[in-house]
Amino acid sequence: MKTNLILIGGGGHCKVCIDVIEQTGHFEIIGILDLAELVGTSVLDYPFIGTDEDVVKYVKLGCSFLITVGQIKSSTLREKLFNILKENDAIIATVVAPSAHVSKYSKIGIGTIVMHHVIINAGVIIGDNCIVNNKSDIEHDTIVGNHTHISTGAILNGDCKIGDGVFIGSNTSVANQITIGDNALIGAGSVVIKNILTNDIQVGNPAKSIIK
Ligand code: JB2
Repeated sequence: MKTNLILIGGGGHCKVCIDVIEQTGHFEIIGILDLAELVGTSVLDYPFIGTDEDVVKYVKLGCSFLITVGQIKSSTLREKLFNILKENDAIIATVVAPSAHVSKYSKIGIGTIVMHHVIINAGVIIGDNCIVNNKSDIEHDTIVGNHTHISTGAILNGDCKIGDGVFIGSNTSVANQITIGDNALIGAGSVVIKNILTNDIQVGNPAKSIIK
C-alpha cells in the first residue's frame, strides 16, 4: 500500500522531487502546501491544497510529509518548515531514488531526499532534512549534518565531516578528511582541499573565502 504524502513548497525543487517520488512507487502524492494565493492551481499533476497552517489537518489524516522547498544560500526556510512538522508530530518521509546506490552500511535521516543517480557509500551517515541532489557522490565514512544540500554532481570524498545547514554547490569536489562547519556555503565548481569554518563562504580551485 502506498503512503499518502503531502509536499511542502511547490517551486522548481518540488518538480524534481515529484519525479523522484513517482519513480519510487512508494507514495501517493495528495497535494502541496504553499502560499495561499497558489491554492486552486497545480504543479505538474498535483494540486496546491493549502498552506502550512493545514499541516495539523493532514497530520490528523495520517499523511506523511516531505519538505520540497529548495535551498541555495540558506537553510533557514527548510529548517523552519522542518520544525513545524516536528512540533506537530508529523510523520516525515525519507525518499530514495531507485537509480541511487545507497550502501546497506549507510544511514539516512528523516526528511532527506536522495535523488537520481546518487552514490552513498559504506559508512556514510546523512542527517535529517537534507537534499542529496542528482549525481552527487558521498564516499565512505563521510558524515553530513542536518538541513544540508549537496548539489548536483558534487563529490564528497571519504571521512569528511560536513555540518548542519551547509550548501555545497554543483560539481564541487571535497578532498578526503575535510571538515566543513555549520552554515558554510561553497560555490559551484569549487575544489576544497582545506577545512572550512562555520558560516564561511568559499569558492574556486582551490576554494578560498570570499568574506572580507
Ligand atoms: O513558508 C513557506 C514558503 N515560502 C516560499 N511555506 C511553503 N509551504 N512554501 C513556501 N514557499 C514556496 O516555495 C514558494 O511559494 C515557491 O512555490 C517555492 C519556492 O520555489 P522556487 O522555484 O523559487 O525555489 P525552490 O526552492 O523550489 O528551488 C530552488 O532551489 C533548488 C535546489 C531553485 O533555485 C532551484 O533552481 C534549485 N534547483
